[in-house]
Amino acid sequence: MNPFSEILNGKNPNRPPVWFMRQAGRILPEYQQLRLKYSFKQLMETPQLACDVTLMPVNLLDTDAAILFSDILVIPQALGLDLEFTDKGPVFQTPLLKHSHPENALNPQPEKLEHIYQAIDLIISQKSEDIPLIGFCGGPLTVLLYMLEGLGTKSDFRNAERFIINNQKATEKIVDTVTAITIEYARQQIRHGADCFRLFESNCGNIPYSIYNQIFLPSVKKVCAAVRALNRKFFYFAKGIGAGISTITPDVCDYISIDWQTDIYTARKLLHKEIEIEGNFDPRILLSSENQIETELQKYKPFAEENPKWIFNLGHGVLPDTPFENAKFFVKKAKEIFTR
Ligand code: 1CP
Repeated sequence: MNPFSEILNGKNPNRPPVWFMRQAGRILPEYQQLRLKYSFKQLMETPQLACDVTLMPVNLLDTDAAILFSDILVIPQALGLDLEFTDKGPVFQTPLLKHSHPENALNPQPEKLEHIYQAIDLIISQKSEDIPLIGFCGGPLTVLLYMLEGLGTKSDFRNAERFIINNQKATEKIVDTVTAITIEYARQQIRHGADCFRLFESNCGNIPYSIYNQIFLPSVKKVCAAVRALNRKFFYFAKGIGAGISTITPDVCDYISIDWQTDIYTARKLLHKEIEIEGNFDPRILLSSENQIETELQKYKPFAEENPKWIFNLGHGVLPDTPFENAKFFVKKAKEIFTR
């Protein structure tokens, strides 16, 4: 049986499942070919193309799971924000900070998410039964930073961060709206066939952790509860959470996916014993040589032996300039080295 499916069914596989964040887009030569013909938006919004790209890495890299080809920013779109994907990243035409009361500027239109459910239907009918499909959404903070600031410049969300810190009541109101539509989105993905669900909080470290805990973590718990109510496991990627990992309780997630900045053995010690770990190979190492990749993989071998439910992944998305051959080598070697 596929080791990822075994884990989803509560079993201990004979090796950890292997997959990458951002495995579908970015590094696949076949994806780059398609991008010459279609824009990212067309790929994402045409169900058959989104289905084809979702299944590409499973076929080309031999990863143990497929992740839906979409983006975390479809939720802002479904809340009425105008979004463009430019060469410099996503850009909102009228970011929420342009409104004098951002908390009143949202207009939920859940029908804008329909094409994603159609893509899932196709994926389910076309994938091998053995390969689980990961559904996903963005985390409430990450989504809000993009919505407020309007730019895709990953690390620089200063105005949005300032707004959140200075307008906590208004922030709570926006988070409530984002949470409600996210819950419906998660439920629909699962009803259409997603085997587990993942929330990408890629900017968890951008605000003081006490504010994150107070305003955003309750939202994550609600999404987790909705996913569990449909008997699916909930995965929480929390980039930049650092030692905050020690405050995560089992009502937040079944798995926490950690970035490379926290040593995985330390993370295991800090984390609640009922929560499992996914992670956390530094994606930069995939830019080096096969020898170096193998040396770094060996460092995780004792972790594989001690943690039968560990899922092997990168500590963040695979970098766009990663050589495809290195990614392929990485999957093959990880499977070999970590077999128990
Ligand atoms: O030009 C292109 O081909 C578009 C680039 C691209 C792709 C392939 C964007 C724009 N989004 C995606 C797909 C995507 N995004 C997936 C699908 C699966 C896959 O590629 O394997 C997923 C899971 C995401 C999630 C996402 N989008 C996150 C969270 C994960 C992470 O890496 O931190 C974030 C922050 C975004 C925002 C986003 N979308 C796209 C860009 C360029 C950005 C800005 C951040 C970035 O550079 O990644």
